[in-house]
Amino acid sequence: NNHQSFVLWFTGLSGAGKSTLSVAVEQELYKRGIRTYRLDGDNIRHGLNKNLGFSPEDRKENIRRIGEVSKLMVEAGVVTLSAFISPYREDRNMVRELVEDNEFIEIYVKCGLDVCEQRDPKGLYKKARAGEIKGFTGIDAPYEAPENPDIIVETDQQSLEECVENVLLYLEEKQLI
Ligand code: GGZ
Repeated sequence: NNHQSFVLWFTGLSGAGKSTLSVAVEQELYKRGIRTYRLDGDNIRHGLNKNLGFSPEDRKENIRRIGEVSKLMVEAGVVTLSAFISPYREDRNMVRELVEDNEFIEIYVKCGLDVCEQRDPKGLYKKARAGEIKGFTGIDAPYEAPENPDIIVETDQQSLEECVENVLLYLEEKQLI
């Protein structure tokens, strides 16, 4: 299969559906014979970045390292799906600068805070509201929404299938797949 590699960068609040969407998009790419790798909190924050927390400085370093790893993966010819809150615009733009311009695709996984909070799959919003977690994104830490994302999906308005379709249509239009 002859295609260019690139990074799909999923940004959004905790509970917005970044991981779910990245898994579903990866499945579709797999069906098309495209080699992929997924980076998310489970394989990064427990390994490479286990010395980092959630202060602004640590989040910045988290995203910087993930950006560098994504760059290496793309150089190895692998389509990389990175799913992190990545709350700071400046840090996401730093990653965009790291890889070739047309190899960074920012996907804003948009979802109202109220819906994320209702979903609360890990009970973290509840803890944040109770003051048991300090500096939780959307509660007492900022999330800077992308101003010019390549793709926007609205997980509180669209089905998972529709969101996946949005991403694939974009990639087809850009002749990336
Ligand atoms: C935000 C936190 C926090 C704080 C722990 N703020 O829903 P989750 O659990 O699985 O996803 C969240 C994950 C965020 O890690 P990232 O590496 O994506 O964040 S960043 O890009 O900002 O560096 C959440 C959990 O970690 N978590 N504490 N204070 N999310």
